[in-house]
Amino acid sequence: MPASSGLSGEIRVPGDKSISHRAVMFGAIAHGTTTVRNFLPGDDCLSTVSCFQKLGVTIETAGTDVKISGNGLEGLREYSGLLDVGNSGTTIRLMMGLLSGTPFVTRLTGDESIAKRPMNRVTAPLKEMGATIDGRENGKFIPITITGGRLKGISYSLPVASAQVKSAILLAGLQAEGETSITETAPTRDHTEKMIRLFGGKIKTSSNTVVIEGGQKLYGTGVNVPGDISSAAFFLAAGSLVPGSEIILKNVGLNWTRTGILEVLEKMGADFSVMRSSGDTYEPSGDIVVKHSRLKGITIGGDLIPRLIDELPIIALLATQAEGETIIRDASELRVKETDRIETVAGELRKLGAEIETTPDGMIITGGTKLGNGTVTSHGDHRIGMMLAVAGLICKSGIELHDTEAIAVSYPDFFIHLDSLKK
Ligand code: SPQ
Repeated sequence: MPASSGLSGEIRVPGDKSISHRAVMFGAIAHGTTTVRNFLPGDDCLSTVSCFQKLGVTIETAGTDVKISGNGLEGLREYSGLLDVGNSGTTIRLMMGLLSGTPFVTRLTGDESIAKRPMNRVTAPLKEMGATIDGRENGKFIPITITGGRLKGISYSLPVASAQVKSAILLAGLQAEGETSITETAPTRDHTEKMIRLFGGKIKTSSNTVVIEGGQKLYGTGVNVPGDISSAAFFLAAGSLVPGSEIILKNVGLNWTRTGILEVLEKMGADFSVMRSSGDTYEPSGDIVVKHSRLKGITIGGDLIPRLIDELPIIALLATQAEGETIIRDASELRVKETDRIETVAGELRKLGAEIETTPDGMIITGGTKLGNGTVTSHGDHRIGMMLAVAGLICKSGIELHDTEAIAVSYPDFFIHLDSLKK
């Protein structure tokens, strides 16, 4: 991977991963046909498609177009084998909520990374709602077995800021007797709430609480998925870091619960502008133009963290090139992602010469370090892989990057897009 001297051109980043998962899930449990445009055909979202096909839902995919023929929750059928979610935390956690209320037994499994990720954060509230869930270590780890049955609404305060836990409870709440209310410590992505409304459901949201009434019917609709800001983040960073760059990113999702990366770039002094699309869409979007600039170190923590959690690996790379120190705190959730992203980010970037101290809930990154060549690996984590590929652009003689297949989880065309920007 040779060092780069300026990136220029236009990219349409793929559809948002979180929204693509939810479009398939809600289409599968709605009545009637759902058409999804700009669906992300990445490995994770294809795992969601395959799980619902096994549960008896007719889903036709043609590239980024998906058609789902839903027959309501009653249309789901028991699958006698193991449902495999692959590498996808969103698939397993949201399906656990959904399948807690369906009257059959489901077994869920996943890959080596999913085997290490905690499911008890979902199991605990679902059990409070009356769900029957088993798994290794009392429902903490896969394989998970869910015996669906009657559920009752609960009031639940999320102990961790997690959209996956909130969404799992909402999917169970849709089927529960009475009202389910969820209170968050900090705002997390609200795509599930928006999608419930899009499919004709009712949900009340106030400052930090979401309330849903059980027994609602949803109806098939059209979903237009905006580009994934978490994928755009790698090009926002590449454009900022490589001298002489100017990149245009088209149709990027700009939902406020996801735009923490833009706030960080602004504070670091990045040179970018956002043109919001007009039009009445349920998820806002727009184009972003980014140019190379000098960056400065900042402190990132508190409520901002859930709004940029998946962007912290690439922010760490930006910080190695900024002037001064960057402190990332309140981000212990990074330790339970596809990898322990605090250790994998620090470990791999150190191999290239970065100075990063890890803390229990974040990193302290020394800015202004020259990155040199070296051999690094994604550890099977798509976001680590893409972050390292961007690091390779600013290493004098490039880097050797292993385990790049993982990138297909969220961005199958990543290298094609990157190559198209090289002059
Ligand atoms: O789906 P998965 O594997 O958990 O994916 C990740 C990612 O980097 O793509 C996290 F590893 O994104 C999560 C995100 O971190 C997707 C997500 C969602 O769609 O609801 C929410 C976040 O996770 P959490 O645990 O904070 O709710």
